Amino acid sequence: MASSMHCKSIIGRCTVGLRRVNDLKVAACTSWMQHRPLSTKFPEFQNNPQLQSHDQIYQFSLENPDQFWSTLARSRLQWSKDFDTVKDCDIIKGHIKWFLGGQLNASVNCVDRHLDTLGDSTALIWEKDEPGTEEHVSYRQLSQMVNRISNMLKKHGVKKGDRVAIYLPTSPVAIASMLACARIGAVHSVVFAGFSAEALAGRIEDAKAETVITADEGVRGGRKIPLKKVVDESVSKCPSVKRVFVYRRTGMGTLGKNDFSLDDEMAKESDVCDPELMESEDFLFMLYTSGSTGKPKGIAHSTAGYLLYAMMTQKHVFDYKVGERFGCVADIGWITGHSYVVYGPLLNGATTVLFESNPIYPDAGKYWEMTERLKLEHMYLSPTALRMLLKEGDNFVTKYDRSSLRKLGCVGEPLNREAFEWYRDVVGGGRCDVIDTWWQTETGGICITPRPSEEGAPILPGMPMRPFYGIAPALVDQKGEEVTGNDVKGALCIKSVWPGMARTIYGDHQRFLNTYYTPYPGYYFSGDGARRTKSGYYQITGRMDDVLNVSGHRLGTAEIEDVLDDQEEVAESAVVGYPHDIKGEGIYAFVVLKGEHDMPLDKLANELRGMVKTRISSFAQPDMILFAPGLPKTRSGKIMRRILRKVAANKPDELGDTSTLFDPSVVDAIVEKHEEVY
Ligand code: 6R9
Repeated sequence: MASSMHCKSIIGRCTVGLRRVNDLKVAACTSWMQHRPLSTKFPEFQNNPQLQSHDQIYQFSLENPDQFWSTLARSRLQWSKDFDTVKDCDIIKGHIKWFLGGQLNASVNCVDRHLDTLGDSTALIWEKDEPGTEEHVSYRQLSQMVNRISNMLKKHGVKKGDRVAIYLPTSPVAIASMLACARIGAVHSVVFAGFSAEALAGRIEDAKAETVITADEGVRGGRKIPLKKVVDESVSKCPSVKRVFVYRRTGMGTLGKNDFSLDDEMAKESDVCDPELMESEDFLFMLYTSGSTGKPKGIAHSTAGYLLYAMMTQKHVFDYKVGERFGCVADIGWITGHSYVVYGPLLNGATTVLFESNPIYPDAGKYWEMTERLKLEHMYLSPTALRMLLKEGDNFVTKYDRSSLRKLGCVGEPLNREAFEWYRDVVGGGRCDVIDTWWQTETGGICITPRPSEEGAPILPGMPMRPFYGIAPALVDQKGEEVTGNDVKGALCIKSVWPGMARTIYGDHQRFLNTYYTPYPGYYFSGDGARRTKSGYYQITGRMDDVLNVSGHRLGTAEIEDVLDDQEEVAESAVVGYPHDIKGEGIYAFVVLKGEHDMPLDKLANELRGMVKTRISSFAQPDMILFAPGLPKTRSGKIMRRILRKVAANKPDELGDTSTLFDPSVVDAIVEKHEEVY
């Protein structure tokens, strides 16, 4: 590790300068903040009397980002070559680069560096779908798997910079495959193994991936999912794919011409593989997420910046200590799985749980039985799961011993008060911090979260509250002006730059700029709205664009409309979200049919749902379908979704002004049909 190299500070080139930082001080000042001891210590700053409280360190991270992040990058990551430039960022241009000149490898940081001290410690606990079955994988065993897969990929021609699609259930082989890509410098693109063949094909094609890693079958909630069959169907539409590796999860199926058994190929390889030296800014992975229009976006993350941010947030938000078991139950197909099942925990030498199952299999006690059996200190889950479980009653929780739990995290959607209180009081018995974390695929890691903060700082229901180190949230009004003071609302933006932020949309940098940097010049725009409360805390008010959040899964309304519109009887459609008790948001489709049609409406509704399932995934199927005589449109032809949202939310009295509509009578006709949904 080289650490003596001179570090050129280029803060002057970053448009987020000290000018703005002064307002940040005001925004962050809240009445409870006194200089009390910090709960999560930074050894890096322990000799600096100016950097002892949380507030001091937070302010330092905003005022001296180069010093803050470079100190941590050098002390926490292992570099093959030190960086010479801390950052080169211009937020106006959406130009983000960190730790230039440095070289490192993600798999070395996640695995190799722990071998001397933690080689025999458990890295992964695979909580398999079969109730009560777990498998432990030590850091040494993980290293062997990663190296074998790395050698296998190399032997089959996979090179640095190639994209590899991973369509696997959450399992040790999936984690080893991700890290093997990182080891040889390939960019992994994990696709949630619940997406349909068509959705998978679109992602493979967009990434121009030549290699797919999958399993014969997945198992979830006792049901088998024919993953290889889905891959076969996708690959038949993707000429770029040259090879498919198939992991044996259940032992089903046969191999075709370009298929290889992952297990057999791995067994042939050595468990030693030299890591590729990667530049800090080389892509580590891409991950598709939905936007308000068009195809899903391949959000690309860099190596060094992403790793540092995932590592820092996992450690400090959860106050993670080596030896503890970290139970993030997200699937690896989502960003939460990337940052808090794989990269964050492994970088910190943690024992991380790989949860393959679902929260109600075999019954609603699944998480808590697992908590008792694995003695988990940390749980990190979704509000949807909590809402579903709390309806099943407390007995499923209280019959298990949860005394190991220390921190209870939550992510993906707003955590409503009832679910917050149940999590805190029933699950945690009032002993644990409940940590509602706000962040996005694009932010790489947690950005707003009640912890870390000063010892004893309050945690309130319904909001993620406080920015993480280096994050300067800003609420911006429609004119692009920052809204200052407290008890205000606006578009949730971030005006600082941080290492974990996404670098581009793969293959479409212009779309990246248009989506995140053009709407409010000088700010990163999240797409969410937020409120700063009287006490200066952040509360998320929901998406400001046409993105739905169904059980924490992001879906573009346009993606669903595209599928519905392809049915030959359908003239046009409009999809909106509506409040749903369990899922947070449900999907409501207004469908206009072409003149005459023969099919009974219930049959048509089933067919439409089936199409959405086949082309996207089952979680994208509309809950409600209303066959409307027309859609409410302005004179310029724009659908007034505001009105449809009110109908969907069953608030026909709150439609507001409809006079600017081209044909206001359409609204009455829709309201009349409101009872007749399919
Ligand atoms: C990590 C993740 C991001 C969107 C985000 C927002 C919503 C996430 C939230 C939350 C309220 C929270 N969201 N966390 N809303 N409170 N604590 O979920 O990434 O799949 O990209 O979704 O999810 O709307 O913009 P991603």
